[in-house]
Amino acid sequence: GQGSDPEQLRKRALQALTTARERTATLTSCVDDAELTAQHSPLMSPLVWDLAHIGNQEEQWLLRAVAGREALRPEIDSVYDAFEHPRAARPTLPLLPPAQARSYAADVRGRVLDVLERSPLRGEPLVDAAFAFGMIAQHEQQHDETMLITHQLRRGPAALTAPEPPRAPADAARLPADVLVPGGEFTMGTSAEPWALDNERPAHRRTLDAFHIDSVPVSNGAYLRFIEDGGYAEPRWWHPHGWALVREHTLTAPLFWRRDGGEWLRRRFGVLEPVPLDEPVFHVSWYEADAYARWAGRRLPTEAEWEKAARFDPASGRSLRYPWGDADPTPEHANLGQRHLRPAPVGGYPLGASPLGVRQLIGDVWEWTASDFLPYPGFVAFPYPEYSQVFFGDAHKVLRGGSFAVDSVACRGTFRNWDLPMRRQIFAGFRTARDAQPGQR
Ligand code: AVJ
Ligand code: FE
Repeated sequence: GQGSDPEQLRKRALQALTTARERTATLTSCVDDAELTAQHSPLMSPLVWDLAHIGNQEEQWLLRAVAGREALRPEIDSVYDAFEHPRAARPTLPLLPPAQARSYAADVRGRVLDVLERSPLRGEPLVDAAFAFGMIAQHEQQHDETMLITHQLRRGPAALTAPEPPRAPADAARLPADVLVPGGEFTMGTSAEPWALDNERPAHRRTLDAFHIDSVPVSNGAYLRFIEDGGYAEPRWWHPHGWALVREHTLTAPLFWRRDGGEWLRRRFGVLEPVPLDEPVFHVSWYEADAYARWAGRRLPTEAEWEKAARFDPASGRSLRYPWGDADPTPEHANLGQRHLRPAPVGGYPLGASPLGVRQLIGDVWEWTASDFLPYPGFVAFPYPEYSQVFFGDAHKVLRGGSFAVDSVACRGTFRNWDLPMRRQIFAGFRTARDAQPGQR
């Protein structure tokens, strides 16, 4: 069980909020004020916008909505409203300077910890099971991933200290290329996970045909074979919109790759290095993932297929919280939390495998799926339509599983992310699937 004891919940919420703030501090203290206020890419906000936006969302949901407090600085709400100002326009806004952004976020946090101390954490939907506290910790962690993307796009020497690389798997060469997932019903989504966001709800039954799915994400080495086979010059592999982008931007490889004589190099957080062949490919758009899959004679898994591969336990017929079971992630299960700042080699994390033997579903790289971002049957927007509902439709593709940049509080078997299919700056890779033969179940 999740434990609904208020003292347990209080501890969990405090820990999630504190972990998020430590990450935020690391990402915003390793560059100077000029770099915090600069725009490193038109795709991203200045880091100092994310910092105050984190504080402002926390103020709106935990101080105003939960505790009924007056606004601390009502004049700044509109500056930090993501819907009023597109990212490219944010540098021209009257942003709080770094020192003020920091003290605003710290001031909000101090008051929030008082609210957390006093809340019964049951009753109203917003506070029940500490939901709003969990939602705000997830929000901050999502912006910590966004800020890490900004760090990757930033030019100049490394700012973040390079952590230990993740361990290489011992048995990767012995893994089957793909795994058969049996056809039939399974439970998708959740009605039980206390901090699941609105788009993950409710739990519902889905019926799928049997299919095969890659046991590991597609590697740089495999993707290089697509490149070297002329994949970027062959329109028949590409969705028409993807082909138009290839032509318009003369794409030849994933973002951050460059060819140096006979060798492929990639820039990773300010350091140029040879492309590691055994690492999952990432910084590819949905169109690149889709084209690779077609070239390989395969296809992207649907979102439901991904979730069945990740959660379905054939022994019990139940859907698990994570591929390895119901226990929260540890560093033995998955590469999460910006611990390594890179994905582990393919085949890593044997203890994180699903019951059917699929690896690295959680952590390492986000995985593009074939599916549009749509509501589940019975969806109810909560607590605000701008979190998910306004993004439903055919413009966004679903990503699953989380990356090395995601914290465990914002990652589980049901967690859904979405983005435009052209996006390449996000930490997104993919795995492929294929239909089962008739008669295979
Ligand atoms: C779920 C990652 C698409 O970053 O736009 C942050 C998360 N929502 N603030 C985003 C989010 C509001 C969202 N994604
Ligand atoms: Fe936000």
